[in-house]
Amino acid sequence: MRHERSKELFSRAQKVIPGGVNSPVRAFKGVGGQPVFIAKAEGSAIWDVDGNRYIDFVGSWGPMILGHAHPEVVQAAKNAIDRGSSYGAPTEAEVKLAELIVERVASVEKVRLVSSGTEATMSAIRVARGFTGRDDIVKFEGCYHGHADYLLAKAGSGVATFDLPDSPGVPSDFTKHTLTIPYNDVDAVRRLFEERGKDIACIILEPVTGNAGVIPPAPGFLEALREITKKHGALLIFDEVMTGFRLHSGGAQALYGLDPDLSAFGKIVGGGMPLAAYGGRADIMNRVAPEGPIYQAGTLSGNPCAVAAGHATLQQLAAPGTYERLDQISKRITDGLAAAMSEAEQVGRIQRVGSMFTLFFNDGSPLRNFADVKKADHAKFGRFFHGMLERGVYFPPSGYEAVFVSLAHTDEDIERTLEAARAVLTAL
Ligand code: KE4
Repeated sequence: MRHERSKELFSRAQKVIPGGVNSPVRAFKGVGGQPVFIAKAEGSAIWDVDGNRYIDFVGSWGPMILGHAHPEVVQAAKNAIDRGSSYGAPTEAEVKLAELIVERVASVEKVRLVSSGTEATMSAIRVARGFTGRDDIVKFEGCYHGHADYLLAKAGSGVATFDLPDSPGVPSDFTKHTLTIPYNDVDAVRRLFEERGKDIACIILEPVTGNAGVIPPAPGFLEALREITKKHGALLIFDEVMTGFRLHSGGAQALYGLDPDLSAFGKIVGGGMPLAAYGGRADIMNRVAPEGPIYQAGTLSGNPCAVAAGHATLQQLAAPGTYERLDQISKRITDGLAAAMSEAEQVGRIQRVGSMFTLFFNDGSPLRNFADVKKADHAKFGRFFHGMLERGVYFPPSGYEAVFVSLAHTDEDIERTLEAARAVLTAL
C-alpha cells in the first residue's frame, strides 16, 4: 500500500498539533509506524487519503456499532443542523433522548447529557462525592475513565496507599484521594473498605474492561462490589462509556444483572457525535444543579445535532435480534482468528464479551488484570497490526485496546479478515 499523502499530512500535522493527532492513541505509538489519515467511511469500511480501503475494527473506538454513515443517523443529524447547530436552551429532542436512556437502562432514573466520556465520569464522581460527603474514590488498574486530573493516577506502593500522579501537570495532592487496586481482586477491595470504607465516596470501574484490552469481570466480582459498597455507604459507578448499548440494550449492567448507583455513557449514545451522559438513582441525580447544589454545566451539552445522531443510533439498536446478530458476527471472527492462530502455531488468547474483543499474544492463559495484560507480547501485536493494516484490515493500534465489531461487518469482511490473519500469523 502507498501512504505518501498520509505521510505528508502527518508531517504537516506535527508542526501544529502535538504529536500530529488530537488524541494520543491515534498516533500509532502503541504499534510503531505512522498513522494513516482517513478521508471517508461507510458501513464497515474506511478509506485513507491515499485511497486505500480498510475493513474497520476500531469504529471510532466504539461509537460506530451500526457501521459508518448509517443513512438514518446521517439524515437525523442533517435534519437537526438544518434547524441550527446549537441553541444553548432546552429542546424536545434532549427530553426524548433522556427518556430513551431511562427506558433502556433500569438503574437510570435521571440522566444529564454532556459532551464527552471524560465529562460524564468526572461529573458522576463529583456527584458521588457530593452525595456521600466523602472524598476518596476507588478505581482499578488498567481501567481508563478519561483524563480528569485525579483519574490520571497510578497505584501507590501498597493497596491502601494513595495514588501517585500518572502524568506531568497533575499535582500530587490531586491524586491523594484516589485509590487504585487490581481488577478482579475482591479481597483487595474488602481489605481496603475494612480499613477506609467510611472515607470512600465511590468505586468506579469498567464492568468489562476495554482499556486494558478486554478483561471480563471474574464470576462474583461485580456482585461483590455491589455488596461491599452498599455495606459501607459508598456508591457504585459503572463506567459504561464503552460497554453501554454495546454489550446489551441496557448495557453491561443488564448483561450481568446489576444495578449500579450511577453510570456513565458515551460513544454509542452519541452515534459518533460529541455526546455522553451520566445518570442513575433519582435521589442522587436530584442533587445536581440547578435542582441541587452539585455544580456541573456545559455550553454544548445536549447539542441538537449530537442528540439527533445518538437518538437515531439507539432507535436502530432496538431492532429485535440486534445483540444476537452482533454476537454471531463477533463469534465467527474470534473463532476464525483462534483457528488461524492455532494453524500458525501462534500462542495467545482472545478475550471477547459480545461485540468487543482483544487478541493477546501471551502464553494462552486467561488475563484477569492489568499485570497479566502487561506481560503479553505487545511488540508482536504491533507486527500483527501492521501486517493486517497492509492487507486492508484496520485493527486498533494498541494491544491495550478492544476490537469493535459492528452490524455492518459482512460475511465477505469476515472472510477477508481471516484470510489476512492466516497470512500475517504465519509470517509473524
Ligand atoms: P472520552 O473523553 O474519550 O470521550 O471518553 C473517555 C473514556 C471514559 N471511559 C471509558 C471506558 C473509555 O473507554 C473512554 C475513552 N476510550 C478511549 C479508547 N480506549 C477513547 C480513545 C481516545 O482516547 O482517543
